[in-house]
Amino acid sequence: MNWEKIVSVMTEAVYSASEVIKDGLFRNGNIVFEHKLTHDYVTETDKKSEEIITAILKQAYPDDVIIGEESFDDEELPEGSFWVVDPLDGTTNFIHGFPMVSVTVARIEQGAPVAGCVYNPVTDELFIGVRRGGVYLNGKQIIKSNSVPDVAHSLVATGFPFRRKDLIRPYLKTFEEIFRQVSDIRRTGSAALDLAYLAAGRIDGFWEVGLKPWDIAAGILMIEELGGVVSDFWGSKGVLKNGNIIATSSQVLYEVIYNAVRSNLLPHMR
Ligand code: 2AM
Ligand code: CA
Repeated sequence: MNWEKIVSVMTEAVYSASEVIKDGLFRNGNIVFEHKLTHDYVTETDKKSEEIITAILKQAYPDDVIIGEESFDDEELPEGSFWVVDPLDGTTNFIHGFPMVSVTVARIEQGAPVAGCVYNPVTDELFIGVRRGGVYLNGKQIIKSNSVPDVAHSLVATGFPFRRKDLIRPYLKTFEEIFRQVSDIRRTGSAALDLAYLAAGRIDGFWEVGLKPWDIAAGILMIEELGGVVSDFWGSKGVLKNGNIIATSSQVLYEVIYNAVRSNLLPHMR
C-alpha cells in the first residue's frame, strides 16, 4: 500500500467534508433532522458530508468498497479491504449546536483497521494514524508516555446506551463502580473523538455499548498503534463487529473497566 497516498486522501476527504459541518454548526438556525431509529438522527449535513468524502475516496481508489454510515444498510461488514466513513460523528450534538463533533475515515484490511483519521472541525485538530507508521496530531507525532497514570488519577470517557435504554440500570452500576475508582468521567457525544483523545493521552480510558465500526475503527488503530489496550466486553477482538468497546492506555485501568463491565453489564447483554 502507498501509505502517503492514503494519508493525503483521507486528509483531503475530512477537510473538505468539514466545511459543510462548520456551515451547519455556526449557522445559528434550526437544523432539520430525521429519525433513523429512536434517538438516532440524520441531517442533510450528514448526507452532504458523506457524498463529499465518498467522491474523494472513489476518485483516488475507484475499485474500493466504501461503507458510509448514511448509505450502508447491510447487517454484515464485507470481507477483505474496505473503507469506513462517519461523515458526522456527534449528530445529536450537531443538531443542538453543541460544538463537539468530528469526521472520521478509516481503512480496514482483513478485519482490522490499518489507517485512520479523526478530524475535529471546531478545534481544527487532525488525528491520523497508520499501522506501524505512528500517530500524528496536526502533523506532530504523538509519543506514548512511559508513565502509567494511577487509576485514581485517571480521566475516563464513556457514552450512554441511548439505543438500549433498557440497559440503563446495569450501565449505571458499571458507571458507579468505575466512577468510585477513577478521578472523573466525561461524556462528549462523539465516540470517534473520545478514542482519538485517548490516543493523544487526553483521557485514559473509554467504554460504550453498541457502537458502529465507522465510529471506532480510526480510534482503535491509533490506540493500538500507541500500545494501548482495546477489546470488546468479553475481552476478545470482536469489537469492530459488535461495537461493545473497552479501550485504555494502561493494563491496570483496563482491568478496572473490564471487571465493572463484566460483573454489571455483561449479564444483561444479548
Ligand atoms: P453518530 O453521531 O455518528 O450517530 C456516542 O454515544 C456515539 O453514539 C457517537 O459516536 C454518535 O455517533 C452515536 N449516537 C447516535 N445517536 C446518539 C444519541 N442520540 N446520543 C448520543 N450519541 C449518539
Ligand atoms: Ca454519524
